[in-house]
Amino acid sequence: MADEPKSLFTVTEEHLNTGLRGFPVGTVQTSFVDPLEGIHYVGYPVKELWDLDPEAVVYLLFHKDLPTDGQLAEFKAELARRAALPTGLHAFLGSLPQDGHPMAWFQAGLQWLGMVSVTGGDWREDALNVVARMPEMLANVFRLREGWGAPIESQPELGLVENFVQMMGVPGADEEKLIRLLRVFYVLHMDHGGGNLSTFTAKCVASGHADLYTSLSGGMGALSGPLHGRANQSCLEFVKKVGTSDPDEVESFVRNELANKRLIFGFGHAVLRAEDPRATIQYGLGQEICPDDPLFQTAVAMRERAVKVLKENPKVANPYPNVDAVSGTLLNASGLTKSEYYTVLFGFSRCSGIAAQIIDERVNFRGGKGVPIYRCKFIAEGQKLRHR
Ligand code: AMX
Repeated sequence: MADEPKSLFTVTEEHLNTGLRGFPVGTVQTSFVDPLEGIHYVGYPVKELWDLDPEAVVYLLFHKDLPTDGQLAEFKAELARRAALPTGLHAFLGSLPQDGHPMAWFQAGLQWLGMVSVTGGDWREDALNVVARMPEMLANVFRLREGWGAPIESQPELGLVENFVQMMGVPGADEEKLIRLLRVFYVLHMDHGGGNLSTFTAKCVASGHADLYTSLSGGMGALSGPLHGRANQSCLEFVKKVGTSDPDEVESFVRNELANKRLIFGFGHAVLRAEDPRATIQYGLGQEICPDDPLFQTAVAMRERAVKVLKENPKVANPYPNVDAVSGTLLNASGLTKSEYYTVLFGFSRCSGIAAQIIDERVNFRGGKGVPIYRCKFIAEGQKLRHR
């Protein structure tokens, strides 16, 4: 007799209208989150990958193995060959409303890229193209929306992040510092399991065989929400609001916020039960690139005192810093001072992980047949049969 299918989860009425929280709906091969050790990419803890070339980690998610030196050189060369943008993007982005949120520009840019370069069904080809072309597309978003002047010529052989930074040409920024930071930022934000909102949304859209660009644009729409990717924007604003790095004053501030029923941004997590290793890595990086920055010192004081205060409330499942606790502070100290762009930087990286997961779902899973169109069930309620 064939083995009975194993029950993974029992659905009860209490699970309805809870946002699919915890429902197993599929498998994922790119990453998993351990509550104590945090994110792992294809089995490797992020603390062992964070200072690799971003392209090596993209390769890992796409191929499920780290590249050899030769494979990495070939992969970088392949991305560089694919980087050239069709003409017309600059004029298109230039027509967008200046005060539209940068994430809306990001989505529009992805849709434009798809209109001019989609292959018509080759998911892998589209994924490599989008990863390769995003640095120039997003650098254009920054320059045009901020009025920083004419586009700067692309030099894709520099690398994804290096080329992005030189094309942004952020006035007054220390480019070397920004590259060091954004290389790490890119690796840390690339993937976070299969069920986070942006990844899930993009995979949903792709399951109906909308193209990869449209799917990523849907995912970036999900990422733009303040409960999801836009939390990194709020975290810098919060650190600024603390206004001191004196530990006792920081502690009083945290107590006052909680007494007024406000959140302590950058702390807590739905799955993690320890300091997010991505936060640990960024605190370390801050000590290297901006140890004397006053906001960084505030974030360091928060790491001790906010945890101390949050631990006093047994309802808080995880009192420790999350990925956003210090990322905005580091970006700000490196010259990217406008927090409304921080989610774009998150999405720049996350699109690689999402694209890798879409390839798996569309062409690898179920013996190459792919996952069928998503269709979950909603129980009809308050709708007795009626006739006119
Ligand atoms: N400050 C104040 N209260 C907090 C808190 C925090 N940082 N973290 C949790 N709590 C409270 C919750 O609001 C909840 O209170 P309630 O029962 O009165 O509603 C209670 O503690 C239990 O919550 P939980 O089970 O510990 O967390 P959760 O899974 O419901 O939510 C998260 C997780 C991240 C939304 C929450 O910790 C939070 O709001 N943190 C602050 C905002 C933030 O940093 N967001 C970025 C998250 C990182 C990311 O995913 N990008």
